[in-house]
Amino acid sequence: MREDRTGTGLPAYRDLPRGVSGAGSGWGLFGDGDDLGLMNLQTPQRIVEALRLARRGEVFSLSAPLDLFDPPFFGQRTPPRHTILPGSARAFDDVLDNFYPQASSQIDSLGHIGAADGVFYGGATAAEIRSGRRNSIDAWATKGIVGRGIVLDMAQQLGMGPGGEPRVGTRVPITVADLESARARTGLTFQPGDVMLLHTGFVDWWSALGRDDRRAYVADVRNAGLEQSEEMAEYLWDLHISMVVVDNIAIEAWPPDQSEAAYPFGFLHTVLIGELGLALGELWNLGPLAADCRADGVHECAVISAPIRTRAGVGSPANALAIK
Ligand code: UVW
Repeated sequence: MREDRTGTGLPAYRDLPRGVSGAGSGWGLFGDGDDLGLMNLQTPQRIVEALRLARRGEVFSLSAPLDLFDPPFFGQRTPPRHTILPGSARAFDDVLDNFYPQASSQIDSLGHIGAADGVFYGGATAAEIRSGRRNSIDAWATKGIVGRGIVLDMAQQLGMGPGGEPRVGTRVPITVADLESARARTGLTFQPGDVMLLHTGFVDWWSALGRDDRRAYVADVRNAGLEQSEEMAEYLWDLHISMVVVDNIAIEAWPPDQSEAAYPFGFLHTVLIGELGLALGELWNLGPLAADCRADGVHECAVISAPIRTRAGVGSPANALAIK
């Protein structure tokens, strides 16, 4: 047994029991029926400490527009149809149809991806997910997501950016060594409950693309993201962070390897969500925040996200702010 230096009482990854997927599993560590996962580590004390990081009163919206990702990356997640309904001479209402909560800046709930077919975080069944009895996004919506964010500027670390190599929009596996190098640049160490914010420059890059380039990109979606390996799962678990957020389509290098031979680490969502209970955020608008961090050299901030309280919800818009 490795000594617990985090004060969380949680075992190190190598001391976790093996789960249904064969990877280390955090099921049951926060009690039977838990549907908060590592979000449990955002304790009142950690929340107060995170909010103290708001020193300049500078607020960054981490939400991209709902209709920015058009054409969609995955056929069905098309942008909502937005209609302003006729009202009186002094009033309007609006309505969103075809609303996919994961079509823009978003959060995956613990009901999004299972550890195995029909088996979700904590042993929840598909029926329990569909009925909202387990792992629904409204568990985090009710708790609220408030934590200390640390911005790791992977665009800077890896040299991605306008004219840089590797190019944004290509498959770039980000290794544990890359994350550690980027973290070392910040001069910070992760604390339990923290939110890791990975800036790769994707949202700014996409925003500047013309229609034809967007069409060509969505025909063969690729992005920089976490390398698919057990070493990566171990690293993230042992930090005892509550959430990983990226500014691109997937937190992991895309496309993943979803073959049986590569299971469970080939598609890292399986392990991070299904076994470890880690919250994942994707397509967050991190460009302005990362630019500010480069300018003032401060890479930590308070992060607040209020997922939409959808019963039996699989995902939600991020609805997130960073405050420095
Ligand atoms: C991908 O896995 C690409 O995204 P999501 O987690 O939103 O399904």
